[in-house]
Amino acid sequence: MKICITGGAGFIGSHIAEECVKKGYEVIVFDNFSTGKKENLSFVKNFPGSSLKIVKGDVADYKAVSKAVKGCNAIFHEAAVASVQKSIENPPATFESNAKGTLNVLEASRNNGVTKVIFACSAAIFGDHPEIPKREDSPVLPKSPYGADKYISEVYLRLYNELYNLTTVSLRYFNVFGPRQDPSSPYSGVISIFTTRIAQGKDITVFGDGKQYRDFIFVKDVVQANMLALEKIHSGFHYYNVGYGKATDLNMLISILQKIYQKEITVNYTDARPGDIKESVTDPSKIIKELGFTPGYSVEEGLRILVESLQ
Ligand code: UD2
Repeated sequence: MKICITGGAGFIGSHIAEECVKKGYEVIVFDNFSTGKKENLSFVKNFPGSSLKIVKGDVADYKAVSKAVKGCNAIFHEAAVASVQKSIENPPATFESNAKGTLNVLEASRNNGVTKVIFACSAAIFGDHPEIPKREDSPVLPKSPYGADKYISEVYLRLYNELYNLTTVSLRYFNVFGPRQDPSSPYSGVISIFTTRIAQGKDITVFGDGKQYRDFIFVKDVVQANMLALEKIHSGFHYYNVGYGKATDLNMLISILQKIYQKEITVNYTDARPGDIKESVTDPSKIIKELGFTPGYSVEEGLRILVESLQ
């Protein structure tokens, strides 16, 4: 099987690439290396004889995508400007990558005989609509250009199935965490920021009272969801919420980190971020029931693996 992974040198994409290499697939990593890193692909040395080709290119460039996906059976489309904040600062720029990029991937698939596209969608499509927990049919109400781009991408996935019979799967990721997540921006994932700062002996900042909660899902479970979509879905358009299904608030998160690091962590509480969502958790029954998804890492187990990888 020949697989293309857009954003394959990034956080989630590189973990998907690793699993595909492990399974003996022929892998093409397509990445513009704006945030992706070659070292995220260093796992390949553990798999002698494996086939992993790196193609530098941008999903906003149709010709480049089209050339890269020729001969592939399926695409994991992970490439995006994964920043809500950047999308608010410059909607047209992020639209190029996050919406047009998806359309390019779909169109390149249609024109090059690719039969399946599995897309990294986001819980951001739900915005702050109060319904909790989020189910697949919960109201969609994006609050950022990022959420809007992810949602329009999902609409195109449905259309490309209905109009051109491409098999498409949209996986709406909740708060993914794990090794290789970049902590460098103030808007990076909270777990990547906290673990990096604590490891450096620094204090951490909680925006608000710490009672806001999220559905944190370990990256290996997200990989599992992607592999199930690849192996079990052979026709149609499907969409799933991908979370662990448990709410963890920031204060709980900090006490788990305290237990793992076995040291006092200095926590500063400051004003909540404007526009911050208070509650986000999914009920993952649909993907469990239909694809046999079995998330294997509690937040604590995932955190222990992450902390170990940082040492
Ligand atoms: C997540 C996604 C985002 C989008 C959004 C949709 C990540 C990294 N971001 O944003 O891409 O899908 O969901 O709703 O997965 N916080 C602190 N201290 C810090 C950093 C963050 O208190 O140093 C707080 C932050 O204000 C928020 C919570 O931690 O209340 C989680 O923040 P986040 O940026 O990790 O994730 P989220 O859910 O806002």
